[in-house]
Amino acid sequence: MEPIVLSTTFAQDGPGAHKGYDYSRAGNPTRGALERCIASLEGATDGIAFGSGCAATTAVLLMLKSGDHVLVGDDVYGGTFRIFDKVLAQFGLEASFIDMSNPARVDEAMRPNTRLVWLETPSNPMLKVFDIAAIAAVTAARGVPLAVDNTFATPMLQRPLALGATLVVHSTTKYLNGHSDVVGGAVLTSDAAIAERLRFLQKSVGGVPSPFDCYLVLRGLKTLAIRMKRHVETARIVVDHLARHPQVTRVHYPGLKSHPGHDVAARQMSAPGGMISFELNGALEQAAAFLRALRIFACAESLGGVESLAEHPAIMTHASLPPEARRALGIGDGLIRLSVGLEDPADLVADMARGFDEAR
Ligand code: P1T
Repeated sequence: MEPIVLSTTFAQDGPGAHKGYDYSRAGNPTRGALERCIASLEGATDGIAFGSGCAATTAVLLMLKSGDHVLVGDDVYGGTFRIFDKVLAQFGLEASFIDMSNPARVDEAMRPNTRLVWLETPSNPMLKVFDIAAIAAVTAARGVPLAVDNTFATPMLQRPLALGATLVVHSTTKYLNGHSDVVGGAVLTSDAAIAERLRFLQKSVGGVPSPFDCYLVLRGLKTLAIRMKRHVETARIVVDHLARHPQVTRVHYPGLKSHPGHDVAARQMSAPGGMISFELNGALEQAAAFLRALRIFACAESLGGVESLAEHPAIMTHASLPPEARRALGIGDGLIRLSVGLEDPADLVADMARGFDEAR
C-alpha cells in the first residue's frame, strides 16, 4: 500500500539539490500517487489534487483574469455557483448560466471574452445531461477550453477527456473516496500548459490535501469500480419504485427513457449512476416529513458514499442560489435528492415507504 509521507519538508544534498521533493505544499509522494491514479482513470496525463472540490474549482478559475467571461451550465452544485457569484465576481470574472441541453445555444451564448466553458453532467441536483462531445466541438472551434465536473458520473461511467473536454474536475469527497471521511478535490487534464499553470496555482494558493486524506482516497479508489456497479444496480431498483409511486410527481434520472437527456446519457455514459432526484407531491412540510421519517437514508448533504443520503436541495445544498434561479431550474419545495448507497435495496425501498407514510 502507498506509504503516507507526512513530512512537510525534505532534506537537500545542498541548496537547491533536492531529490524530487522539497516542500510538501509543492509536492508530496502520497499526493503524487493519488494524482497519478486519478489521472490514469480519467485518461489524463496530469492530475492536480486539492483540499476540496471547491478548491479544485477555484484553482481552475484562477487561471482566468479580470474581464474574462465563463459560460456555465445552469445546473451546478450550489457551492460552485457561490464561487462565481460571491467570490470571483468581486475580482471582475463574469459568468453567465445557460441550459446547455441544446449545444447550439452554447455557441450563441459565447462572447468575445469567453475564456472557459464549465458544466456538470449529470448535473447537481436536477440530473440534467449535456452532450460533452457536441459541446466540446463548439468550444474547440472557438479555441475555448471546456471543463467538465465529473463528480456525479466518475471515470467508471463517463470519461469527458475522451469526448473532447480539456479539463475534468472532481470533488473526491464523493464517489472517488466513497466513504464520507475525506473532503478533497482534483483536476485532470492532458493539456501540458494548463497542467503547468494548475500546478503553479496549487503551490502558490496552497489549497492542498493532506497526505493522510490522499491515502484514504487512494484506498477508496480500489473499490470504485465495484461500488459504482452496485450504486447503479440499486439506483435502478429505487427509481422503479419511485416512478410507480402515487406520491411522486416526477423522477429525474438519466436512466429513465422519459428523461430528456436519456439518449445522450446512453451514448456518453456506460451507466446512469447512483444519483436520483424526485418531486414529492405536496408542500415543504411533506418533504420535511419524508426526510425526518427516514432511518436508513441519512438526511445529510454530500453524496457518493457507501451509505445512502437524502437531502432537500432548496434548503440544503442549493440554498446559495437566488430563489428565482432555483425556481427556474425546478428546485422546488418538493424536490428531494437521493444518493443511493450500498445497503440492501429492499431495506432502502422499505425506508422510503416509511417516508411516504409520514408525508401523506
Ligand atoms: O464539497 P467539495 O469537496 O468542496 O466539492 C464541491 C462540489 C463540486 N462539484 C460537485 C458536483 C459537487 O456535488 C460538490 C459538492 N456537493 C455537495 C456537497 C452536495 O451535497 O451536493
